[in-house]
Amino acid sequence: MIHHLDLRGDSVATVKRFLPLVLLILISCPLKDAYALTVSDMYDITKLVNAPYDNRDPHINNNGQIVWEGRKGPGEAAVFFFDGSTIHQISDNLANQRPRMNDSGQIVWQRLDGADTEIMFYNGSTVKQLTDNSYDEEVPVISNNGHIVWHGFNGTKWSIYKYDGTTTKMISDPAHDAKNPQINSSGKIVWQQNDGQGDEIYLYDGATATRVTNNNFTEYYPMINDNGDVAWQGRFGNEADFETYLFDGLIIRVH
Ligand SMILES: [Ca+2]
Ligand SMILES: [Ca+2]
Ligand SMILES: [Ca+2]
Repeated sequence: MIHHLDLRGDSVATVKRFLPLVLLILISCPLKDAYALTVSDMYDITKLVNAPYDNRDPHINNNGQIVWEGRKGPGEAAVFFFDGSTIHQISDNLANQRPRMNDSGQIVWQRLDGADTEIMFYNGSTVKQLTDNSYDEEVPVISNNGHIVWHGFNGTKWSIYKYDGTTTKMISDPAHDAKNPQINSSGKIVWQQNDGQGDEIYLYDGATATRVTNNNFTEYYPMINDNGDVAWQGRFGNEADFETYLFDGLIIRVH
């Protein structure tokens, strides 16, 4: 108890000693100004769009170019592209979603055609529709060498598709559901694939697909960098929470 009282005494003395300094700071720097300092003076923040509708899901490349989805009206969604100085509308105003871009400013996204989604590709000058069917295609991504991957349904299973600039081919096992592909600059592709006992992580080296994991974990959302390192989230059996895993080409680590 005595020790506690001593501490309180020290605290009171400390407050008394610094109170004039605290008051001086508050008087010279009101809260409103402090906020303004944080927002505009410490950082160079540019508001690209100031519109009476939602602009969301932005994606930025290594050259500072940005794509996003702008909802110009009810039921509308268009792809917008900031090239570093000017904003361009790339798509029509219909249901265009989830744009992604490579470092050359080439853009891919999914578009609802009224019945199902298709994959769209802007090559820097024109827009090309890569799929045309009655099933959904989703989550396209594009690499710096212009290759595009996505997952698509065929009426029975979800599979991974790759467009190399000329042709489209399925690169996952059609017997199993495969989803959420990512691709790096050298064309290596990762995805999750359900082998009947939970999802596994697969790595495609440009020619063949290899299973990175083989366990009863649930593994989702793999990402791959340009070194070929792969990270994903995994959950063991009935474990309540997910952990983060890293595969560096040799060893899988848990973080
Ligand atoms: Ca489709
Ligand atoms: Ca269609
Ligand atoms: Ca697994």
